[in-house]
This record gives sequence, structure tokens and C-alpha cells, in this order.
Amino acid sequence: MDTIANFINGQYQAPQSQQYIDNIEPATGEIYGQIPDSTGEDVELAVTAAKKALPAWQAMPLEQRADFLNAIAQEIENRIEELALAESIDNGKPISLARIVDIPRAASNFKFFAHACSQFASESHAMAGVAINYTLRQPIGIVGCISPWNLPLYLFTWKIAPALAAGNCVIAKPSEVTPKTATLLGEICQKVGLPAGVLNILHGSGAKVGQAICQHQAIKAISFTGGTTTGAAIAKLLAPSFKKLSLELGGKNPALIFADCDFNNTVDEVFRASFANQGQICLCASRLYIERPIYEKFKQALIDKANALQPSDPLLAESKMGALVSKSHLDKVISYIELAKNEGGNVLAGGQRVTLSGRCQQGYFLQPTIIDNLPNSASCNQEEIFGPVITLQPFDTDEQALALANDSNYGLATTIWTKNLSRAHQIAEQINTGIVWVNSWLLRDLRTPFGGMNQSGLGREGGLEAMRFFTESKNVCIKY
Ligand code: TXE
Repeated sequence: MDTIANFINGQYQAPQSQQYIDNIEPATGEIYGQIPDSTGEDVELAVTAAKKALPAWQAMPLEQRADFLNAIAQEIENRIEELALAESIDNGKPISLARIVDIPRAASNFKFFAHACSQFASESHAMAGVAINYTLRQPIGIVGCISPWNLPLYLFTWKIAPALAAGNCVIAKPSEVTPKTATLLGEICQKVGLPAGVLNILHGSGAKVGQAICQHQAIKAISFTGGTTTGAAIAKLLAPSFKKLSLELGGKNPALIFADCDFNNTVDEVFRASFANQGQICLCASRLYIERPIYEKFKQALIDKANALQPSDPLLAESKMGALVSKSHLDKVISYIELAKNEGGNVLAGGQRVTLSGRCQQGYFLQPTIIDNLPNSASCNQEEIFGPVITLQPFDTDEQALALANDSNYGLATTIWTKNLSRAHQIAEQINTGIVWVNSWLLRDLRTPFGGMNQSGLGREGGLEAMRFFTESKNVCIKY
């Protein structure tokens, strides 16, 4: 049994409660580990450690802080195989995906913000002949980072790296569903000699230790990625405390596929956007709007690819589709497929749980599923399913495509597939999402603002947006 511990003040320690939560391997459905069921008492220990570390960390020359972040990045790269295996076991994603996407991106997050901290300039404003104003952008102090299970180390480090680069001390909590690589990050911090208390990693449930982190009065900002419902609960809880809050929430992302698109490439890329990570990425395309002249041909091409993509043991090198992250999540996704049928939808491909042989017999596997014949108002077109389920609808005009895409409470990411760039610019301007990709998906420049609007979140991550979130700005005005 793989029992993990909290990482507080540079050391691993058991939860004060001595209580643990089972950790289940999605590919087998079996308990393979235990994680601390931490409480506010563990948060208190972490806050004490962070308070002790903060003065030296804040005062550290930028180059030294950057050296620590670069050393962490290097150690992540040194341990890529171990981390990719841990991620695949914990999340159920194909090990090739963890090795190619998740773990390298975790290293990139630290490298990027190691550089950003020396580029993070601020402004001055001269009142000619009267005064000079200058803006200080100072570390907030102790901040909380809470992350989800879909891209565990990738999103965990996407918050921690800028928070540390900006001179804060961090109390971070990964999802209780995928705690393993976060635990290994503690070892990496020890290896590079990150000062004790600068980064503290707590494990446990959202309702207990997650909420305790949010509520602690010494923790001055919360950066959260997860479900919209949870984000709303956190925002409600924190409103009276006026803590800084960054919320990266759910999405229900449209893909607008025009008849003039590069057909074969678009089929491949839209399929990847739909089913990568078993459809468990907030940026995945899930509502596909296809211009009518190519609707039938594009639909058939997607069906053929879906029928050819069968889930397999994620630890196999050749696996292209793994398990969904938990039994409850598998049941949630399947319930949407049943709902779609009840709403008149046609399941064109997939729709069934898959029972593999051998070690994965009890695993949480689901076929890539394609559904059409649903109105835009249907639940499967309005609610985040967060699994390998997409819907198709035809459209006839650009205006109709835009109206269908914007008919959503979410607003995270759009993909537009057309050779007509004038059309692409016009739609990009009018679409209500924080991110727009044209003839691409998940092409990422870490300098860009990252996040969504409406039910998809509050604020932006990435680049200097993240550095500004993790600092307080102060204007100093000096009269001549
Ligand atoms: O998210 P949760 P889950 C969506 C997706 C998924 C749904 C729920 O639709 O089905 O969210 O997924 C912690 N105070 N996304 O269960 O519950 C929790 O422990 C403080 C989209 O993963 O929001 C975990 O660490 N913390 C998303 C983290 O919040 C709390 C990616 C996320 O858990 C808490 C994942 C509380 N009251 C799911 N309750 C994206 N945008 O990428 C929970 N947590």
C-alpha cells in the first residue's frame, strides 16, 4: 500500500488526524494507496512554516529565486519516467500522454516563471515638474493553490511556479483523486534545497482541508482550478474576506468547422481536441458545429476514427485512450449519454463502458462517444460532461454558427476551422470565450492570458497576468 504524507516545512509528516483516504487506480478500480485526510490542524502547521520562511524568501535576490525554480524544472526532467508512470497510474491517462504533455509542461511552468520573475517590471508616472509616481508590485505573502485531477502535476505547477516566482510562500493542495506526483514534487524541492516552508503540500478532501486553506486568515489569495460549482462555493465563502481569488473553472467548448477547412487535418485535430485525456481537459472541444455541405462527410470521418480508438491499459506504450479518473466520474459521464438518448439524440459511435481483460478488468473505461440530433438547448449541449462525449450539429451561415456557439453559460475556449481568415478574425472578435484557436488546438504560449468568462471562471493565469495576480500593486507618489 502506497501511503503518502503531507509535505510541511520541508519534511514529510502524517496528518494530525492520523486519518487517511483510499487512493484508487482508475485502470484497475483497485485501492493502491492512501492519502492524508488532512484538516485545519495541518493547515495551521503549514501556515506556521510558511510564516517562518516568508521574510527570507521575499528578500531573496530574483536570480537566486529563479535558480531554485530552474533547479526544480531540471529535476522534474531528470525524473520524467518516474513522474509519467505515477501520473498515468494515478489519473488513468495513457503513459505516453503523461510523458509527452503533462510532465514536460510541469517543467516548462517552472522554467517560464523562473524567467518571468526577472522580467516582471513595473511602471512609473511622472507629473511633470510636480511629482513622480512609481508602482511597487510586492509579494502578497502566503497564498493557497488548489488544483484538480485532470492534469495533476501540469496544473498544480501552473499555479505554484508563478506564486513562488513572485516571492510568495505557498500552501498547495492537489486533488485527493490524483495526489501522487504532487507528493513527488516535495522530494524534488528537498533535492534542490528549496528553503523549508516555502512550498507546503497538503493532501485531503476539498470539503475539509481545501476549505480550511481557503478560510485561513493568513492565506491572502487563493488560486483555484476545478468545477464551476466548487468555484462558486469558494467565491461565496471568501467574499467577506476580500481575498484575491483566481478561478479557472469548467467549459463547454464549441468547435466551428467550416466547409472550406483543411478537411483531413481538421478531422484529425478536432478528434484530438475532443478526446485527448479521455475528454477530461477543460479546453476540450465538446460541441462541434459543422457547416452543412460537409456535415455528413465530416461526421462519418469522426465516426470512423472513434470506432478505431478503443480504450486500453494506460500503462501500455501504445495506449491512446486510458481510463476515466474515477467510478463516480464514469457514472456521471454515462448518465449524460443516457440523458442524450432520452432527449432524442442519436449515438453515432461509442456510448458503452468497456471491460478489458487482465489487470484492467474492473477499470473505468468508456468508448469515445459521438451524438447528434440534439437541439442546442439539450443538457448535453449546455452542461459540462468532462468525458469522451461530443455532440454534432450542422449550421448554414456564419451568423448561425456564432449564435449557436455563444448560446452557452460557459466561455472558456473556441476552435475555428476555416481558410477564410477574415471570417476567423470576425468570429474571434464576437465569440464569448477567453481563448480562441484558429486551425489549431492547445497550441500554447505561456505568456498569453489564460482563462474564461461567465461560468468558466474569474481572472486569467499565464505570463504577467499570473505575476500580477500573485502580487499587490502599490503606488508611491513623491512630490519634488
Ligand atoms: O472538481 P472539484 P472535480 C470540472 C468537471 C468535473 C467537475 C468536478 O466538470 O466533473 O469539475 O471535478 C478541491 N473548498 N472540472 O471533482 O470538486 C478538490 O479537493 C476548497 C473542470 O475534480 O472542483 C480538488 O483539489 N477546495 C476543471 C479541487 O478543488 C475544494 C478540471 C477540484 O475539485 C472544495 C477538473 C472546497 N469547498 C474538473 N471542494 C478544469 N477547469 O480544468 C473541492 N475542492
